[in-house]
Amino acid sequence: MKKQIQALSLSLLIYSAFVILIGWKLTWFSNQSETLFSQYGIIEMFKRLFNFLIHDASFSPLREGILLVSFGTIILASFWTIFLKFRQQLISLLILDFILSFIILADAIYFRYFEDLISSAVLLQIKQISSLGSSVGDLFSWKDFLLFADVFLFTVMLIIFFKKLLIKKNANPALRLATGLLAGAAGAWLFFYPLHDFVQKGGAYLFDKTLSSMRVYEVTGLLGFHGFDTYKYLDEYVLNKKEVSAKDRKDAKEWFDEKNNVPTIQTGYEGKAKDKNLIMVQLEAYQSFVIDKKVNGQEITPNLNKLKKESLYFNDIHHQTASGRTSDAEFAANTSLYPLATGSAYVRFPRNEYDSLPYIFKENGYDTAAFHAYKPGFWNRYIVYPNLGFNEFHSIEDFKEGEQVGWAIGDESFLTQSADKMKEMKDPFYSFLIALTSHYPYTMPAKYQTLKIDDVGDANLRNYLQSVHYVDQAVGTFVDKLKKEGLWENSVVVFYGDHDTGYMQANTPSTIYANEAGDKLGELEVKDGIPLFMHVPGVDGKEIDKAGGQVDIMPTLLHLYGLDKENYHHLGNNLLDGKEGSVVFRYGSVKTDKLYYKSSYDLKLENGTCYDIDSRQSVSVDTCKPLYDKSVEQLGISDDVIFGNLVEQWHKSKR
Ligand code: GP9
Ligand code: MN
Repeated sequence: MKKQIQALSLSLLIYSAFVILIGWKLTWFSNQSETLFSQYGIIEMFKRLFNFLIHDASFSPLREGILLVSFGTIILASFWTIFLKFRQQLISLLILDFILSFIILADAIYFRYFEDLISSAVLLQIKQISSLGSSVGDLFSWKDFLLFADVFLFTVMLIIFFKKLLIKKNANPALRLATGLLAGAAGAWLFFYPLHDFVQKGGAYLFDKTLSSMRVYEVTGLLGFHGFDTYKYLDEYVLNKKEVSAKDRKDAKEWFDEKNNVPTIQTGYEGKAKDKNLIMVQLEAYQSFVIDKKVNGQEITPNLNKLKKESLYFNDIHHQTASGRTSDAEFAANTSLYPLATGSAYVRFPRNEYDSLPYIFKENGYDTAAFHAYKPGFWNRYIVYPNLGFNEFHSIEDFKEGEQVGWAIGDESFLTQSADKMKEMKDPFYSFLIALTSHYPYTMPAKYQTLKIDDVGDANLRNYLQSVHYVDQAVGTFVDKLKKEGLWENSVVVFYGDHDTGYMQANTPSTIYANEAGDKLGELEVKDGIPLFMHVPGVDGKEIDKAGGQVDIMPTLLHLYGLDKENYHHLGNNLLDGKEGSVVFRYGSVKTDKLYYKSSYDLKLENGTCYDIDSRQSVSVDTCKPLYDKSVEQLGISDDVIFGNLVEQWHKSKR
């Protein structure tokens, strides 16, 4: 018995050394990347961990729990080695040590350049990424290899002492099994307890949406992130891969062929923008109800109101985003496909090919660039953009430090700096800008709260109005700058909003939100409304009253550029064609110029509501059946295109 205990103790001692070593390597990564533990240092982390465990009032489940989670993952990755005989255990731990050290080092090196972790999306795009990066050699330091010092040392020791190792002194298998299982259970508890707490407190969204790899890392630790990422990948591409049947593929192809066969309508606008640059700006949470509105006698968006008079202004446009928020809006506007019902297409299918706007412009000799003064890993952008056809992506590091307003430098600085960068681009160019200041929760520094609206009762609304008012001013400065730099006259300039404020659902009582009609239908109409401006040099301003959405932006632009002759695979329509408009929302609702079909949560026709827009009354749902059928058909085709990466196949068969 004594021998058994001795043997088991030795095995556990070595095992503990392994856990501590890997734990140390993880803290090395966090110091290198200035994330997680580096914030407080490891001692403070342990103190906080102690507080976490006794549920101190100041406890923050994640920050402190991350230490537990990290050690939990090490144990979960290795507890099975305790089942093994001593020599096998040593070899297994050595191999594990090597693999985990390799992952940690690879992530550290990758992080130095991209400030992101290596995810399956990265590995799938590795060719593009490597062509973007500077030579990998510059990112290494000889000290990095110290990470493998223990692997080297133990390998040498193992070789020397292999024969002498206590072959006969293995604990018996049952004891090893029981101890190993106990360790595994402890690992699972350490891992799941803080995470469960996090999810319970509303954190589940992080795993559904995967905003960025770093966000997941902050709650799962490095090894946990790789586990989660592998699981996501297997789920998406292997276990629950949505097969697009040959029939669905054929149906989709036929649908596009039929759509493309309809001769393009002469509108008088075709080709009006030929050879001009395109500058398209997506404004954060910008809704149409603020356009041309006053509060306490002050215009909320004076600059956009002025621009409206000189532009094609589309007054019945709606966002079509789902949980991918900003990325969904970018996706719809640049691919003319619907975002996915769950998660972001940027994150779930980063390597897909589309008939995207930058891709088409590039084919037509344009230079292309995307601009967003935020972390490049957010929404997977730096992986997706090259794939969509953007030659260049200017993200946070490429902008001069400016005053921080909200999440990033204020839009005024962002837009002005972007205009400067455009001057360096080859003519003609397409530049796509994603503004960010008017992001939830919309709180602005006092000096930017320039509207006098203290008497507006609702604080959320006050913040929102101040924030969009600031962005309007930034737009004004941007337009002036474009004029000054000589870009205004030879560029089409587009502004549109990405999605709603998020407050609408809560029915914030306010005079601004209240629609003129004051009824349920009016509320629906306002809820998803976003503005869309297209300023085309030489084209008079006009207000176009036709229902549409973000998927229609690209077909309309292609028409203006005279590039709509090709058989592209787009779901949207030309907003200038004078035909009846319609917009399919990602959740299955549909609005046309005459009817509004509000879908139900179960997506059954009979449980939805059908409104007649003229009479503003709800009518029999059967009246809306064609709308409902359209939404089922179009969303289905769009999903097939994305899940099956069909455009890539169609491109291949054409080549
Ligand atoms: C950040 C931005 C966030 O890059 O896209 O906006 P959101 O998706 O939260 O609306
Ligand atoms: Mn957004």
